[in-house]
Amino acid sequence: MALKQSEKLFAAAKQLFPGGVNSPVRAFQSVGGHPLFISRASGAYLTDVDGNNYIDYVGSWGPMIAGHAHPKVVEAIQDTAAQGTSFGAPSPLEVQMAKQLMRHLPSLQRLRLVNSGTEAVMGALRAARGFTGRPKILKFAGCYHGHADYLLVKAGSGALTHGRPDSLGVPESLVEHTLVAPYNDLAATEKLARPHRKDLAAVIVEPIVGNMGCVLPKPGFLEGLRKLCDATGALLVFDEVMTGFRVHPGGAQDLFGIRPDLTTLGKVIGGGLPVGAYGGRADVMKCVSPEGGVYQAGTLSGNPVAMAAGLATLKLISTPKAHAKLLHKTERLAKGIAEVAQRARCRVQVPYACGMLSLFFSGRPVENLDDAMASQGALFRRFFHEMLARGVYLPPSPYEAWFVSLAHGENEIAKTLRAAKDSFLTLAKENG
Ligand code: KE4
Repeated sequence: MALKQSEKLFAAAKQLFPGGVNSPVRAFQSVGGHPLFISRASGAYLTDVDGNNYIDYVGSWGPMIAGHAHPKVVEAIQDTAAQGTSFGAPSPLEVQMAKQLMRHLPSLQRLRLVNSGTEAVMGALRAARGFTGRPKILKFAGCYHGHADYLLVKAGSGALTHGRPDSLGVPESLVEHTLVAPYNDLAATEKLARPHRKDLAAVIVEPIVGNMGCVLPKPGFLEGLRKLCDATGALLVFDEVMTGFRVHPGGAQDLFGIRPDLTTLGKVIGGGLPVGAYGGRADVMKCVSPEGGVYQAGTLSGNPVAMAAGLATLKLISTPKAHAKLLHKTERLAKGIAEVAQRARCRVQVPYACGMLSLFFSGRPVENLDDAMASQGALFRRFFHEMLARGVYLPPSPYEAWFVSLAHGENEIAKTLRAAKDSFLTLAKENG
């Protein structure tokens, strides 16, 4: 596999950007080697600048759920852009987007559109603090909610990958109101919250975690958080930036039948363009400027071209039939990987939900950050490169979710399973 152009571009990029990338997790630092520079993508495939094709399981970290360059999405972008790309004024498309989101997530009584998942979380938690008048936020170790200062505490995703779950540059004073509990441990969460119950503004959680690898909530955990918030007056915030419109047409909140007070969204709802959203209870959202005193703003919020891309994507994905197909593809892949690993005597866990999965080299289920970090990252690193050499592009970190799209057909899944089988056998031989 020739990688000359990627190597040249990476050498140049390292003189331009920190680590040569514009988002840390792209740098391949946790798997070694250098990132591939991608020139184009279509359906389930990426093509790098050296002309190599890969079956893609990053999917731009979630947005490309309908596949890359879907004709309907491209057409919507082209047609809308031709009418003007940004007005800095309300447009009909943002009204259409809000109605579409509310149709599928009835907990969204009012919402605000922003430009990223980070912004959505920042807005939601500021609204929670403004509504309750309380300062404390409780999050879970290994969950990642974007890069707002006070949330870079035991954060997952790239922060975990680069071994800095607590980022430099964040003064202690900015995280004094951030409490961190172990995911899936309700007793520890209740114990941590108890002394702060009068100061607790919100509990924020990834209802299905994607950012320490895929970790599913244990039965009763999310229900327990709902009860904890009802008992203390804190708001329950479901960060569905990754799970929204992926794990179910109504998100994890519909899948588990739990109504959060606020929800954050991103990724899929932008169809590959920068979009985020936060919303929920009308009484809480009334606090947001200009109706209330919680200020939050954005030059490109509700951008018409991004709305068009998101609406076209949601039209393709948000039906029970589309999700049934996506779940079947995900199950076929996850169960297939577990099976070929077992045959090669590799001890792995392959947790999954509709549209997302991950692979831990571990002999026991992964229920929290400690379990995830106890998995064998070195084996993941080898597996990653064996798969890449066979034309399968995985997230370059053991602490990320793989994303399946509607464009991953039987051919792609069968090829992926063949590559996984050979990769596991190679690892098994290397490790005797
Ligand atoms: P963005 O600001 O990156 O749009 O969204 C932040 C965010 C918030 N909440 C959840 C649950 C998320 O997964 C994310 C972002 N996810 C990572 C991938 N694990 C984005 C990839 C990256 O950082 O480059």
